[in-house]
Amino acid sequence: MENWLTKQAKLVPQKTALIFEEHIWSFKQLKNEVIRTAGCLTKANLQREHRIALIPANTSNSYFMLLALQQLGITPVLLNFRLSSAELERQLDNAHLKVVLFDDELALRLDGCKELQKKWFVSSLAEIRKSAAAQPVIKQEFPETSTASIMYTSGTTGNPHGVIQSFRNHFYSAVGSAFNLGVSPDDLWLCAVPLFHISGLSIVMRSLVYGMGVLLTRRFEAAEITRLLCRQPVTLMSVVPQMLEQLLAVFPKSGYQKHFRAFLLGGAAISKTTLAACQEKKLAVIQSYGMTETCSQIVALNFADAARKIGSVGKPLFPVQLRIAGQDEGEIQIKAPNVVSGYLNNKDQFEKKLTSDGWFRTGDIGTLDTEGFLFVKGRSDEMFVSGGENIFPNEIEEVYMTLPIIQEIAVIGVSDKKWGEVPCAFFVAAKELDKKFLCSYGRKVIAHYKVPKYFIQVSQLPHTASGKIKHYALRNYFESNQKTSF
Ligand code: S0N
Ligand code: MG
Ligand code: MG
Repeated sequence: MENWLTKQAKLVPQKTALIFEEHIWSFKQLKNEVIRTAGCLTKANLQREHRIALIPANTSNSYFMLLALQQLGITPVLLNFRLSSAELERQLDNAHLKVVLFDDELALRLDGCKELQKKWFVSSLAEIRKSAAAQPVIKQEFPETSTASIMYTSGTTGNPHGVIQSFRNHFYSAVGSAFNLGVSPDDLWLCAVPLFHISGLSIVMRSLVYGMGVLLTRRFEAAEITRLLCRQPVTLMSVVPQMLEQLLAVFPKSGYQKHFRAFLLGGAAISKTTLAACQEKKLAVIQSYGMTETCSQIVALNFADAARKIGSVGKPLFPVQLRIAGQDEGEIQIKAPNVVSGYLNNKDQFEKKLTSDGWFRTGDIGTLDTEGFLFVKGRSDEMFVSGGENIFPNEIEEVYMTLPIIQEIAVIGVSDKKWGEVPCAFFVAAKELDKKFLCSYGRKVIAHYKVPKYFIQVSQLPHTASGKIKHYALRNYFESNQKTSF
């Protein structure tokens, strides 16, 4: 296919492509800005890199850089700024790359990437963009199978998985979304979800495929987002449940402006109370189900069925085939052109995700009702979601097991009013341990959202006859306020 950005700059040059704070770029202006950025990368002699790591913030500069890398045929490896240096290092090591670019916005938060500077060439975006631009060599085409982006997910093994997303994957993801939600020429998609997650990146890719405007916000702050939803002609916004709940808490009596069509909700299940509150306010919510490996939603509930199919995430989108392994309830498996074809430098792990007949194993457990609506029931592993971030307990357990004083530890997700679920650690140690110590230790080595909110010291953990931890017993123990025994 022809280069998506230069194509839209020809098709709809004057149409709004991006709004960020006080600035508006048409597709023609966006192309110019992106090509200038590609010229700066060329001037900095980075144009021959295969892949470059980008730690983006939700700013126009990160947006330009992300697209500029694609223009040069360099794969952006998008990294989550909430991770610790140690976690980022493991991903960078896995990706075998030399260059790390970070948004200046994040300098303080990442402490100038000082740790990363020891091993990688690290630069802020302003540093790159301030040099005079050389003439860049722009890709004329975006070949379907070439890699458009890489983003990391964790897994049950604790090794980071670099998910290789091709242009074809993004294209079919955009097509599936369009056939479900429709594309209006006036669509303006509000992006407050991070550009380093597929929730955010998929909005950018849809914008290029549809010729659609994106309103990018620096952060998610409910009052500020509400102001935008009241004043700007936003039609769609992607949210995780935690965001929607905060928006409902400050929902204005007069509602949003008239162009608003719907929230696309993903990342985790919505509660019945939240859904009921949306219905009462006549707010359309498209519940969806998707993941990094499917380049965003693969199943979505349309407007018409929302009320009668409460609890369902909908039907598989047009490009998607879905099946349930086993009789009634079992693993959700997917076959679709938007399912990625591998993990970077980790062939074995990806092969484990495929069935012998080539279907992708999501690790989620679900059922289909007689009309074909999907209900997600849980996980085949212990993964859970906190504020839209996937958490793999074993990652946290491994970190604490490096402390010699900890003899055994098990982490589970427990419900939390603000974040949906948060980590709770049960541990056995030789002597009584201070919770503050455990907390501050965790905050140095893992993302803060992964640090357990509760540490419960016990004399032993409950095991099955085969030696596995009885997670349900831990859950019961927590839910009964530690009044039951294991
Ligand atoms: C909810 C968000 C915005 C909260 O971030 P905020 O308020 O900016 O936090 P900070 O200021 O950075 O930190 C304040 C304190 O809060 C802690 N914290 C931050 N985030 C979390 C969290 N998630 N859980 C627990 N704690 C958190 C910080 O650690 C800090 O505490 P201290 O001071 O102690 O350090 C933010 O978390 C956010 O943006 N969440 C959403 C992420 C997201 O987009 N997830 C979706 C990922 N999934 C997918 O992309 C696949 C599905 C999909 O594609 C999709 C998903 C949604 C919608 C549409 C789609 C689609 O299909 O298109
Ligand atoms: Mg904040
Ligand atoms: Mg943090």
